[in-house]
Amino acid sequence: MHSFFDPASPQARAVAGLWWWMFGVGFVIWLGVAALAVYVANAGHGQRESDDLMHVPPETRRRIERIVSASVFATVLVLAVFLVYDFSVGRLLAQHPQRALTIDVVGHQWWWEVQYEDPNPSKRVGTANEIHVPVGETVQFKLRAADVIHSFWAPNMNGKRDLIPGYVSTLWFKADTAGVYRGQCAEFCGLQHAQMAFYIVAEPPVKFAAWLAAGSAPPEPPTDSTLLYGQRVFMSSGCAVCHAIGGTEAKATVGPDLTHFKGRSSIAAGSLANTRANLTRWIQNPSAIKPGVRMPALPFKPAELNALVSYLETLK
Ligand code: HEC
Ligand SMILES: [Cu+2]
Repeated sequence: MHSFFDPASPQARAVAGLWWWMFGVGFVIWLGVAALAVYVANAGHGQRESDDLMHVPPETRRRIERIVSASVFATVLVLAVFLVYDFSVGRLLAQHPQRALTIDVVGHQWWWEVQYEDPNPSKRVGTANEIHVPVGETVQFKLRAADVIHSFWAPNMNGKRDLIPGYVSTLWFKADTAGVYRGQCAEFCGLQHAQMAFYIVAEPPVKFAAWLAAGSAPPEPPTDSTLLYGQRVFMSSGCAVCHAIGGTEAKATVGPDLTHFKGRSSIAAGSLANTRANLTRWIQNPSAIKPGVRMPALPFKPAELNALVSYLETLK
C-alpha cells in the first residue's frame, strides 16, 4: 500500500486535507470559469456596438468594472485563505515532542540503512529497508545520505524529505493505524532509483517493543555442520567485507546489516520477496536483478552456495 489517498498518521491526514480542499475549490472555480466561457461565447450575438469598448454605455462600463473588481477580490481572498491554511498545516507537520524515539536513516545507492538510537550502544538496533514503528507514538527520523541526494517518502505517513550528503534533515510522524506501508526514494539517485523502496511496519507498542528487544540480540549461532559451513563461506569469501552479522566478526557497513535478515519481507530494497529461491538468485548474480548494484557476484560451487543460503535463512 503506497498511497497518499490513504493517510495513516495525523501528519498525512493534514496534508491530504489540504490537498482535497485545494482540489475541490480549484475544481469549482474551473467549473465557474468554463461555464462563463461558454456563456460569453454564446451571448452577445448581433450587439455590434458593444464590440468597441470605448463606446460602451457608462452604465454597462460601471457594471463590468464592478464584476472585474469583485473577481480580483475573490481570487485574492481564496489565495489568502489557502496561504493561512498551508502555513497551519506546515506548523502541524513541524510540531514534535521534546523526546521521541529516534531512527537514523541513511540513504545509499540503492538501499536504506536504518539504526534505532539508544543511549546504550549495545542496544542500538541496525536493520535495512524495513522500519518498524510503534502505533500512537511520534517518531523522529534523522535522515542522511551516504553518496548522492535521495528522498525519503512514505506517502501514508508524511510528505517527502530530501537526504542531502553532509547534512542531517529531520522528519516526524505518528502512525495511528497499524499496517505495512510502502515508501520509495523520491529523488533520482542513479540507475536503480526505482528499485529503492522501503516499508514502514506500524505495529502496536507492545509488539514493537518486543521486536526492538529481539533486534539488539544476536541471532542463534549455527550448530549443525551445513550451517557452520555456510557461516564459514560467508566469513571467508568476501561477504563479510561489506556486511555485518551480530555476534560474529562480520561488522562491515558497506551493505545492509544482515543480523536479522530473515525477519524482513524483501530483498534488496523491495526488489524481491524474501524467499530462499530469490535469495539464491540474488547471491548468484545481484546485477541480473539490479543492474549496476554495488554488490558483486562471487563464484560459488553449488554446495557452498547451498550452505551459505541455508545459513542466511537462519538469521531471524
Ligand atoms: C562490495 C560489497 C558487497 C559484497 C562483497 C557483498 N555484498 Fe551483499 N550487498 C551489498 C550491497 C551494497 C547491498 C544492497 C544492494 C541494494 O539493495 O541495492 C547488498 C545486499 C545484500 C543482501 C540483501 C539484503 C537486504 O536486506 O536487502 C543480501 C542477502 C546480501 N547482500 C548477501 C551477501 C552475501 C551472501 C555476500 C557474499 C557472497 C555479499 N552479500 C557480498 C554489498 C556487498
Ligand atoms: Cu532515488
